Amino acid sequence: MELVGSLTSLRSALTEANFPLALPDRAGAQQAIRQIVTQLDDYVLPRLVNLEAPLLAVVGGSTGAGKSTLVNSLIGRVVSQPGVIRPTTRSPVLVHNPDDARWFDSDRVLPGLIRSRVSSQDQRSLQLVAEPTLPAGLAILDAPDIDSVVKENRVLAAQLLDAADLWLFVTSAARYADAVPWGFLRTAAERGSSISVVLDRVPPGAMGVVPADLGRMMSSNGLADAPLFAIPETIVDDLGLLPDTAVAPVRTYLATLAADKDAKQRVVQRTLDGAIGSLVQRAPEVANALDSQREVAEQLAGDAQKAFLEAARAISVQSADGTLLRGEVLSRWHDYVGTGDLMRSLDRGVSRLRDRIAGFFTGSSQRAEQVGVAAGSGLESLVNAEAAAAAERAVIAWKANPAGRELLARYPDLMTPGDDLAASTARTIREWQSDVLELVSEEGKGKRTSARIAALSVNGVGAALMLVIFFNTGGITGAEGGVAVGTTVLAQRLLESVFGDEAVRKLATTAKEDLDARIEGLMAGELVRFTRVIDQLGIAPDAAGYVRQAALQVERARQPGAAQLGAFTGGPPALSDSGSPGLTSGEMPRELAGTMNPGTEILEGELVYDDRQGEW
Ligand SMILES: Nc1nc2c(ncn2[C@@H]2O[C@H](COP(=O)(O)OP(=O)(O)OP(=O)(O)O)[C@@H](O)[C@H]2O)c(=O)[nH]1
Ligand SMILES: [Mg+2]
Repeated sequence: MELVGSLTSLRSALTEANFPLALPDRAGAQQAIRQIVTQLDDYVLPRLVNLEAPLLAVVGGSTGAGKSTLVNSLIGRVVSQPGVIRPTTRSPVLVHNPDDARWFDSDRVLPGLIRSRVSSQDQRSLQLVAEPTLPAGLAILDAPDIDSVVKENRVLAAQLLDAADLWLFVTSAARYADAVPWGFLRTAAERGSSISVVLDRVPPGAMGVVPADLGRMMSSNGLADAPLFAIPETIVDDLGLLPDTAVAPVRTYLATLAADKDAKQRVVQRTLDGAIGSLVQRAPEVANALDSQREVAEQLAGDAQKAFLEAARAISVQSADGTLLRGEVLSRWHDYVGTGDLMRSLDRGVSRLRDRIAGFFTGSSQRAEQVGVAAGSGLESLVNAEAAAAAERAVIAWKANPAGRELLARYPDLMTPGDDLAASTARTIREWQSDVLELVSEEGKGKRTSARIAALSVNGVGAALMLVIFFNTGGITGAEGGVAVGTTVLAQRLLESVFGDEAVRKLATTAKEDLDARIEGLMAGELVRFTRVIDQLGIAPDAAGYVRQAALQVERARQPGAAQLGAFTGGPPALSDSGSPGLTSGEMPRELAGTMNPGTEILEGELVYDDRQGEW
């Protein structure tokens, strides 16, 4: 059946949903998944697969409302111990005809509960009672109270009601306006579940008033067409059973449903459709929470990426704006070029400088190398500082988000720069510098040029090139500004004297681009520490789409599915379409002869009810 297939797909989309990030909507979505999956397993799927299974009427309500007393009285013997201690019933009791045992012995419905044939107080057990007088095709379940002080009772009661084909709500004349039961009733009404309400312990004088009042409440809460039964206050017998006449209308109603295939199917279909509708309705909550997981994961990865991109950009700018032309670099440069004479030669033009280079620099390769060392270490500090600042920015961004905070607590290593950052930075810069020297040598392959390079030493030319790169954009201020400008101009002229100005520009551009690319690679390596954490979360990008798609398919299959059910029973799909089920709560007679059974009118003549207690 297409509906079963689509519900099964929805079930797997939900069970596969993964919520690794601690987001505010996670708990709600996980709860929704648990509830939907439980409802599918406990009721919807088994019911769809076995439409001919007996009708399960679950008796629910507040503690002390008289649920167990009602069930026992309907059966005519004590199958579920009533009591004065609240709450009394802890473990559900399911009464069925012996011929229907196979439907309940197996894990077909409520697979989470352990079947037992003896009474128990364990909320995980389901006591099965075979009762020959109960019509085949009908089972009655006595549930723990829905508003219990015992949490397990409440949870179990809600689960049992979700597994019901028909909710038989029991309330008393003293407590029919209590809030909690109405919460349940409203939910059931919104869903469209099949419900009947039993109002018991109605004082004789209040028969004309209280049921009518409850009927009005039901009407204004979407339960206008739910049958309402009023049971007058009577004295229970030695076994705690109510007089048979008091419960006869409820028994008649249930027995008729069991006997009338169409009526039973309408009750089942209505509840099924309501249950499927309600679980499909909750799917978007799950899909939205899955969207949040993906969005926040992307946001966290984006925050980290932004931080390290910014670092790469900052390093690119600062390795070109003169920032690095200070202290040690300038001192070593001055050691290398000396002062005075060279500057004066420079004033007289590049050709003059070229002629005199050999005289200035002979044997100064080692000093040139020191310039390179100083330049490299300045660059290294800059890179390490920017990488640390980037990691800090990424951490701050992650801390602003609860999920990010939780990840940082799980991966505290992220709070400090990577262990191998310093070594990687040093290696990267060393490699770049050696490539700069390589570049210079390559460029100086020509005979005349190589003679000039030899005069300056490759290290000297390389150092000059680095200095030119480091102060490419100008804009330096402060005391060192003048010195840095002078230094750069000198380095520029030296390089021009060797290669010519066009070639110098090209060399500088190539070397700078190479540096930027290497730094970007280094920062990408640091970024990976953060993105790996996100990747490891295993957030499937299409998880939300999968849930939405599956829910949509259920919606589509629902209509043809309903038609199939109709065809199966030969009746219309919904209870409300079946014409009047008799008196409804909204049109109750003023004259109440002790009991009221809206079902009696349509059931008239169809049911043979034996007056003897315990007989159906
Ligand atoms: N006189 C009278 N007593 C009733 C009636 N219904 C229930 N009682 C008594 O009320 C008490 C509670 O009834 P139970 O049937 O145990 O109530 P319950 O709804 O099953 O309660 P929990 O199992 O705790 O949820 C018992 O002492 C019953 O004998 C009634 O219609 N008339
Ligand atoms: Mg009970």
